[in-house]
Order: sequence, then structure tokens, then C-alpha cells
Amino acid sequence: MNGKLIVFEGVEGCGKTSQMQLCSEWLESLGVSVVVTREPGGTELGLHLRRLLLEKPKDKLFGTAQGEPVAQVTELLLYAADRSQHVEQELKPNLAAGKYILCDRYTDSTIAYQGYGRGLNMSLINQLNHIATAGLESDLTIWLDVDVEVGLARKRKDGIGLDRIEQETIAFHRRVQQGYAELAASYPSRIVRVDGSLSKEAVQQVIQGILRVHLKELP
Ligand code: Z5A
Repeated sequence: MNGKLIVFEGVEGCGKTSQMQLCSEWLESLGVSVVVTREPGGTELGLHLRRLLLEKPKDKLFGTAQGEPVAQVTELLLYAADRSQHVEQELKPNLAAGKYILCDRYTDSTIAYQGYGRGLNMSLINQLNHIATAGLESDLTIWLDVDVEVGLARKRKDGIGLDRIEQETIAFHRRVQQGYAELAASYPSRIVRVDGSLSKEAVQQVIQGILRVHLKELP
């Protein structure tokens, strides 16, 4: 069986982690060899970058120890660095080994958050995405579509403090959401929208149906 890169995208609290877990269990029950990974933080280097990118400014860490804000282009370059390492060290070797990779966020996150959310130059983002991935695109991207306030409320209910990006304004998160909607409209064969407001079980049923349609070689 050929390896596949299946990416899960969406705003905070849309249910990516939950759905990837269920999906991984389902695929393994079919005898498929699965790798679960994420961006940022899918490699050892990436874990350091993830802390730099997501810890709140008041947390004592590296460059942000004195609350120094991370410049927007710096943030973009750090996501690109994380991705480049992830593609070389994790994604390419596992695809070559025929694995099904379930990846929490990939290039569309950068377009949605740094492009639509922060308003950074889209052609710069596309160039960096291209360099970082060496042209590796997802075979399928599942966009879990939930209202931003529903997603953030789920996160708050978890009782874990909101990280640096989650603390952005609702307007920021709405721009990110708009980004996903426009990406899904532009790439209908690669990105499939799933209503993430349904129950976890119902969302999983929809995802399994989509994977069966798109990945015909599934056992
Ligand atoms: N970022 C970026 O800006 N640019 C980039 O290029 C990349 C990333 C790659 C890290 O993302 C941050 O990095 C992210 C964008 C930025 N922004 N932030 N912050 P992350 O994926 O690690 O963090 P996250 O987006 O906040 O995801 P999360 O916390 O892991 O949430 P989730 O995976 O989407 O959801 P979950 O953990 O499965 O569920 C959250 C809660 O909702 C939990 O209590 C569940 O039990 C509950 N839940 C899940 N599904 C349901 C349903 N269907 N009904 C009811 N409740 C549910």
C-alpha cells in the first residue's frame, strides 16, 4: 500500500486531536500502519520551536523570557523551520515506508493563521510553504468546521490556560475561519469540509466515509 498524508485542520477546539485518535484506532483495526504527528512539534527540534511559538509571553522561556513579543515574520519563519524539519525527518520517510500519516495541521494552517489571521503577505507564505515542504502536499485535508466561539468554549471548559495564539481576539479567529472557508472553496478535491459541531461519534462516521471515498485502496 502507498503511504498517504492525511491532514486535519480547523480553528482551536474544532476536535482535531479527538478525531485523529478515533481515526487512528479505526485505521489500525483495518490493519493499516498509522503514524500520528503534528505541527508545530512533530520532531525533537519542532518541540523546542513549539514552546517558543506557543508559550504565553509571560512564561519564562528563551527569547520571550522578558515578555519580548515575537515579530510576525519571525513567527512565520519558525513555523516554516518546524515544517521543513518535520517533512524531512518524519513525513517523507514514513510515506516512503507506506504509512498512513495523520497530521494535526500543515501548510493550510500557515495560510489561515499567518495569512488571513495576521495579514502577512500571501506570496511570501506560499513561497515558504513550498520551500519547507519541498512540494509535498497532503493527499487529503479534513477541515473540521466549527464556529470559533464554540471551539474556544470547548478549550476553556478543558480548564487548560489559553496559549499565545488562542489569546488572540475573536476577530483574529474569525479571519482564520474565513481563511479555511476560502481554502476549501479553492481546493475542493484536496480539502473536504466536515461539520465539526456534530457529536464526536457522528463526526468520526463522516470522516470514515470520506476516507473510504478518497482512499480507495483501504482494506
Ligand atoms: N499554527 C499557526 O499559527 N501556524 C501554523 O503554520 C501552524 C500552527 C502549523 C497550535 O495548534 C497552534 O499553532 C494553533 C495554530 C498555530 N493555534 N493555537 N493555539 P494546536 O493544533 O496544537 O492547538 P489547537 O488548535 O488549539 O488544537 P487543540 O487544542 O489540540 O484542539 P483540537 O485538537 O482541535 O480539539 P480536541 O483536543 O480534540 O478537542 C478540544 C475539546 O473539545 C476537548 O475537550 C474535546 O473533548 C472537545 N470536543 C472535541 N470534539 C467535540 C465534539 N464533536 N463535540 C463536543 N466536544 C468536543
